[in-house]
Amino acid sequence: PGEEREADLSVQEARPKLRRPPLYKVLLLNDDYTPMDFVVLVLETFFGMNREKATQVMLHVHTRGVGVCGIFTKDIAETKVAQVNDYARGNQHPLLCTMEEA
Ligand code: NFA
Repeated sequence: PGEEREADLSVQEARPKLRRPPLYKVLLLNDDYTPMDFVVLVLETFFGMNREKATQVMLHVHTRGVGVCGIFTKDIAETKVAQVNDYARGNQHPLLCTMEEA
């Protein structure tokens, strides 16, 4: 009696259920004032798109109202959103970047 109280802390009985952290879509919103060239520059600079892809995404946002720039972990998405909004504001453009869980 009392022997079975010696718990074996070194052996995991079952594999714990691992859950992947959520990913976030970084979105760009259309507006009436930000120049198309500036939006293309933003997509090239902060999302690593080439000119053709950036133009395609810009036109999608322009015509549909919103578009996905990329899908990232929460920290990276938050950084991208802040970088884009700071850069747009620094250049006196109303361009808005947001994020939502993918
Ligand atoms: N709608 C803007 C224009 O006509 C261009 C734009 C595209 C702005 C995508 C924001 C996002 N100048």
